[in-house]
Amino acid sequence: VITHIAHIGIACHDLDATINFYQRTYGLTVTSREVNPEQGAQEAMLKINDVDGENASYLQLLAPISDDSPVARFLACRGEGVHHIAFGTADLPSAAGHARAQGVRVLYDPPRRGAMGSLITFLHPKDCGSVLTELVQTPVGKKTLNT
Ligand code: CMX
Ligand code: CO
Repeated sequence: VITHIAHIGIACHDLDATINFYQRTYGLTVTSREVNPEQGAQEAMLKINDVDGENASYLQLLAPISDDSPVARFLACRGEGVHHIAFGTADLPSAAGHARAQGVRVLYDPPRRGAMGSLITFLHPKDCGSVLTELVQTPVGKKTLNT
């Protein structure tokens, strides 16, 4: 049910400076920049492959907008770095159900809103070998919902 790496989430303090690093160093460009109040984060999506549509892969640069958000807590405990990996699926309920059947805690059921109009849920890092794992379903045929 997993089809590709949807994104790698990277926690940072300064979103502009971190975007600038990836632009300078790799020539990556920002596809979407948005604030997700529910997640307490502002984020930039930088495309890292040549695929369009629902199978594209991105870096997701994340900076906190509130002190009690997951990204703020991560930065306080661990500092900047890789925060999560996100697997893409065309069937999020099925992918989440499959993980749950293996005893993995699914954090959002029903799924919530993620970057670029996607639906997302997370799998608890303590059940995934200390890797915070996101499952992402992008609406078919739509690159974004909100641009
Ligand atoms: N990766 C790996 N382990 C992590 C982690 C991460 N990103 N964040 C927390 N942990 C670990 C902690 O190290 C801790 O382990 P120990 O008990 O061994 O120290 C344990 O998980 C619990 O940590 P905590 O300090 O209680 O962490 P939180 O209260 O922040 O809860 C989690 C952790 C995963 C439930 C919370 O971060 C969460 O709900 N995440 C999902 C939402 C999210 O991350 N949103 C931001 C991204 C949005 C997007 O991608 O669009
Ligand atoms: Co993410």
